[in-house]
Amino acid sequence: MKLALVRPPEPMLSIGSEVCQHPINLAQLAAHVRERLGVAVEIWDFSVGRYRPERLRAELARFAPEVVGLTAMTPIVKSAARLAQVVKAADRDIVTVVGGPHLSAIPERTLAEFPAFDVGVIGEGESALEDICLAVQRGERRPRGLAGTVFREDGEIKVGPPRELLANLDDLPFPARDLIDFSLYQGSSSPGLSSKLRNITELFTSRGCPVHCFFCGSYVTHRGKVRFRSARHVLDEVRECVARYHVDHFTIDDDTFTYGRERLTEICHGLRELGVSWDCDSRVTNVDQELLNLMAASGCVKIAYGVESGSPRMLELLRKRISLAQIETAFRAARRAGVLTSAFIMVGSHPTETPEELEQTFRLMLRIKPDFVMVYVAVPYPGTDLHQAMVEEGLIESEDWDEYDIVRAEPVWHTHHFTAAELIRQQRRMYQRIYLRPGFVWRKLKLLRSMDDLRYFSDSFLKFLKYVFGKRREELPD
Ligand code: B12
Repeated sequence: MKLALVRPPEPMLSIGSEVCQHPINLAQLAAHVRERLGVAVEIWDFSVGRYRPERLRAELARFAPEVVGLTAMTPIVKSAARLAQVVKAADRDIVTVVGGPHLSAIPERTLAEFPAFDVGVIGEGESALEDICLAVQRGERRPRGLAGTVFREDGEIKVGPPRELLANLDDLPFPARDLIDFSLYQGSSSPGLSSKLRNITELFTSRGCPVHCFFCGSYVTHRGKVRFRSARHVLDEVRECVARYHVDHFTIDDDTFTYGRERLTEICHGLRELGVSWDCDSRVTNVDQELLNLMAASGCVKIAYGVESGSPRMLELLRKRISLAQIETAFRAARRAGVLTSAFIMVGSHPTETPEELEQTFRLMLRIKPDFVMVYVAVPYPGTDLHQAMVEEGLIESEDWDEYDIVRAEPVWHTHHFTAAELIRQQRRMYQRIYLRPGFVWRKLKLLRSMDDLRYFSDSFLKFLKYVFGKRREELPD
């Protein structure tokens, strides 16, 4: 049996966004079904390079898959549906499967909205995809009734029984990176870390997060349960990446990498022995000076903290379970350890956020002096409490999912204190006030070590200026 796993074109990347990562989710699914069933799998990542429907048609004609699986976050679900239509037009018998956070949040509605999807996989996908492939191998054209899936039967959309999360992540094979052409990923894995200067891949050492923040979509897939891989399993994957793919930098994308001191210490020692560099995300509550010193000595070059707001009232409403004092301590400790810091902050993360509270966020940035700041306009993704609150309060104007990529489009929602245009204006103003301060630019220049660094810095800075001052909307491919 043949399976093609597809990442649809991402409009965000088409306007030159910096961040461009390997499709590890698809590589993980691929490795699992390949190991369990011996299925022939390919990964087609249309988020890199220019997408045209002819590209998909040519791949379908060449590989002739029986199943095409598409991954979709909310802003690309319509893009995924357009691809599924192309698949169906080429051959109605191909089974189209959709998975990812959007489908997981609103399964029945997604199938109702997009008839080109035959089956949807809700939440963690490995074992459900395995069952779908088995059903297709048995000759079923439209797999029905499987646990953890949504499907059509007698003209109705139905949901199968719930599927248990995997009990032990160490049972999973390593992601099938042999199906990924590393040379296509020329953006940054995370801001400041260019794939042109390092050979980077992304690594997941755990799944889930115990903190259910008001705006976050992670809960939808992992249901607030945290599962860790053992340090030994993680380090074996790292060794494979170094030996087989010559990886020298890992972007650790876990929600909860810095949880569990013993496991983390063991991973750090292993990474240190291998002499690779890495970066990760963390909550400010899960680090201290001793740990950050160990992380730095083990090759950690950057840590990104979810800060979100400088207002204690907002932090409370967002259920972040962090304080301003903890934020300031975590940034200070990382700087002392010699690790670059990045702060994620938001505009409009709660419907009641006020202009004064945004000022508090700006003032916090001046105090903690991150090396990078990512300013997002909060998007009410389905399945989040933010979405539910905004629907209840009548703040959402449209649920056309193409409009849910605020990098590309102006919001189709507003808050009690900001119109849609004002949300964007506040985001750009925040970026301008943080990044265009002479002190900030000077600190960045001091970090440059080589001509390559300088080239990377100038390139990113130009893209940043284009983003902050340029036009926003770019048309989607067909
Ligand atoms: C790494 C990451 C990225 C990477 C890309 C990763 C990728 N997979 O392509 C980058 C940095 C590029 C990225 C970009 C964005 N991201 Co992101 N990202 C993540 C993160 C941290 C981890 C995702 C991941 O790879 N996990 C590991 C894999 C193994 O798990 P998984 O992706 O959940 O996949 C499993 C299941 O979902 C399912 N599955 C997924 N796809 C498929 C397909 C098939 C066929 C099947 C059967 C199953 C299946 O099976 C997988 C294995 O069990 C999550 C947070 C989280 N913890 O989930 C956010 C998250 C997925 N991102 C999110 C968002 C919002 C974005 C952006 C829109 C942010 C922005 N404003 O720029 C962009 C989207 C770009 C775009 N235009 O679509 C939201 C999604 C919410 C939503 N409803 O869409 C999340 C949940 C973060 C959050 N806190 O809310 N992201």
